Amino acid sequence: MNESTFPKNFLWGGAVAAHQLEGGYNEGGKGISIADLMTLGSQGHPRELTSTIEKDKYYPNHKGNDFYHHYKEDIKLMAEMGFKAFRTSIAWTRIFPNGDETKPNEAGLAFYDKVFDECKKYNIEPVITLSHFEMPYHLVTEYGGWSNRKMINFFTRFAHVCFERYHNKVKYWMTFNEINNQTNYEDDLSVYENSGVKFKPDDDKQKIMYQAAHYEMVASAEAVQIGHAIDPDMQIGCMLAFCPIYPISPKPEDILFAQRAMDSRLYFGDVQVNGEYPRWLTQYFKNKNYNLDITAKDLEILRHGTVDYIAFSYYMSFAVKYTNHMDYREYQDLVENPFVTASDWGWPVDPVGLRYALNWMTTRWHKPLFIVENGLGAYDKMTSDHKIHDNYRIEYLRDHIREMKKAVVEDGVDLMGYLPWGCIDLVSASTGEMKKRYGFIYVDEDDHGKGTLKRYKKDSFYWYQKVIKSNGTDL
Ligand code: BGP
Repeated sequence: MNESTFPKNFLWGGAVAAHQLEGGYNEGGKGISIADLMTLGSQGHPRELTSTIEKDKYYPNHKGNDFYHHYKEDIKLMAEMGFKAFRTSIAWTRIFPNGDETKPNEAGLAFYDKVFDECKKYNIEPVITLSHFEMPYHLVTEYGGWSNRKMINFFTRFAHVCFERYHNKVKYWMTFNEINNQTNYEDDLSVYENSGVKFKPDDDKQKIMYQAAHYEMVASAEAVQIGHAIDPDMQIGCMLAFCPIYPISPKPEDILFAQRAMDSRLYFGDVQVNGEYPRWLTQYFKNKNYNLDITAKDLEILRHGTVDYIAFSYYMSFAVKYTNHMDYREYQDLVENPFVTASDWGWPVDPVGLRYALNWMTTRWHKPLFIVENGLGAYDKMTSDHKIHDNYRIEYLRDHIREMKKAVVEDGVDLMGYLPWGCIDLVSASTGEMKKRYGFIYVDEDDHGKGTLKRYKKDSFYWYQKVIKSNGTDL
């Protein structure tokens, strides 16, 4: 096998999200976002969502890892690892504190100018998500989040301002992080993070989520068109959470059900890449008598606002077993796959699934792919001489990079880059913990925001530096 494996311009780097690391939640004129109202959870115990900020409660995202004040130091460390790209997001509430203003907040815009300039200083390409699991809380209380068509305008105004302001600094964009996570409508937290929709007891959750998802996809498609009109060189992608769903056996019903489960989780890609709903889903809406608010003009926008590339996160795969129904429910239909291991937080670990994912998407969508999240959330221990020996993380990443390499070299997948998640330790999205660490850079901070906030290089820092330097040859 040819050892010089990845294209010369392959984008090695790392990924984070504004609300999980910035902190400074009330600085620079920032408004309150959904993420600012999430308390600390723990393994097995989801985070609580409060409707106002309560004095006696700890909200991990208020402080993050304090990137807001450390960004220069942090980007310098990323440059030292050799990063070619750095994915972060723009906190919507820094730009539009309430979300429904007509004028943006200049202090918020100026902050991201500084961050992008700092990246450029080291020739690091910023890769930017517009909405990463957050939105102004005001849009939730006043409008019901994405269950309201008005959100399309609020989002496209935000997108317009960002594209206009940063198009000379940022080439790679994504509209919504893991847009398909709202198919998990039985997990109120991820629905809320993603769409700002809070269910009432009698709600037809599924119908509400299909409607919210539709508005979001229209907003995304409109944003793509706005971006291309401002600067045709900008590459604007969708972003999907990709977890392969395998049939647990060769039983035909299991195979058919696994196919439907994948289709249900990934129809967002069909809409955002192909520009139209898949047939099974329009038929499903009909059979259910959903009568969703989907206008002819919406369908036109979807057709003309298709994405330039497909970004995705890859952490794990699932397995399912058919149990007499074809409506896939993530939390009920999953069964254990005896062929994969699991992380400390119980997430299945399946490197081969990454190669499967890359091939599955290439065959289905024929677009460049971009891995913008992958990684292992683990407990790290700092030794008395400030070392972090995280061999388990190196192993996880190495195994995944090997499979990614096969997809590129042997299968011809068009892959733009690899941005492992949480390249610097940050707040976990699902639990709010700091101790669920992903980084190459350790941040001295505990689950309650205590610590010096000093940054330390883990063993994986030096390993990844070598990987980048050798363009993936030296693993
Ligand atoms: C993805 C999110 C990220 C990130 C990651 C790891 O779903 O896009 O924001 O947090 O998962 O999840 P966690 O932080 O819960 O370990």
